[in-house]
Amino acid sequence: MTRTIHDLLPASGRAAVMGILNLTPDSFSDGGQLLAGGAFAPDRLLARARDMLEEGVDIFDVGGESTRPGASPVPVEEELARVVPAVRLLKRHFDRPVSVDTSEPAVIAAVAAEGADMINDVRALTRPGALAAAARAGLPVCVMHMRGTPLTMQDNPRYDNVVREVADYLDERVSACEAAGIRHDRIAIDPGFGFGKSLAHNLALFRHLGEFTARPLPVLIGVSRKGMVGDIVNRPVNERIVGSAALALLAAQRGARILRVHDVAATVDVLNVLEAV
Ligand code: 7PJ
Repeated sequence: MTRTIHDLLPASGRAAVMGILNLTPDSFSDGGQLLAGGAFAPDRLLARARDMLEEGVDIFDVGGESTRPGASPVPVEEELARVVPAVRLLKRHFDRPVSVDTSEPAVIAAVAAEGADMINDVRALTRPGALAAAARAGLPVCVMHMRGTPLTMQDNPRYDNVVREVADYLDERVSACEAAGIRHDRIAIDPGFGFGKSLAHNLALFRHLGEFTARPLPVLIGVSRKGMVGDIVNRPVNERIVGSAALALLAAQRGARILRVHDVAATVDVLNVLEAV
């Protein structure tokens, strides 16, 4: 097992479409859809994953902890009970890499044992033991910038220079990963749209995406159906597909290599348009 992050990306050079499979009851745009009475529902997960596969997904991203603004922490036992069977099921049924959205060392170790292919951490492996767990797992990781915690992060976030501060933080986390033994070619970075950022902050980061994609590490972006899109197009969460796809297209054009999205078909369409022109 010597996979790098580059092994998870399409050989064509087009950006990878990462399809979101939320196993949480309370995610802002699709909470509860893959659960039955709060519990893990294998048939729903398989159906959703099969749809995504037909639409052209490159990577599945499974998450058992909601990190939407205002969300409360989930006990690790609950996260394990949601995520471990999901990874097992996806690995058994589909030939696509499975990323796991988690910050917990115990979850990192457990999903690695189930054959997960990537760890996607909105807390950038800052929890005690997380860096060591990821290094031991030998998996590619994505480290994301967040200011504050999901519970409070949207309470008036402030920066002197958001682009500089986010870039410095990501550089620090990449160094921490490497110091812990995670190879450079197993690390992706993410400015963390919507995580402790106002619309102005998100737009500044987006305008300067080139400063992140100029680094040698692949950049992942997640804007799908987020408040940022809602603020721009002035639409509720279930009417943000076009706005989200437009941002995904612009991100890909600016060099983003992984697009984390709910709407796989729309994202594949815009990437095909980009490739064609
Ligand atoms: C992101 C994420 C993101 C990465 C979530 C949501 C909230 N992981 N997990 N980047 N967002 N890497 O989907 O709206 O932006 S959860």
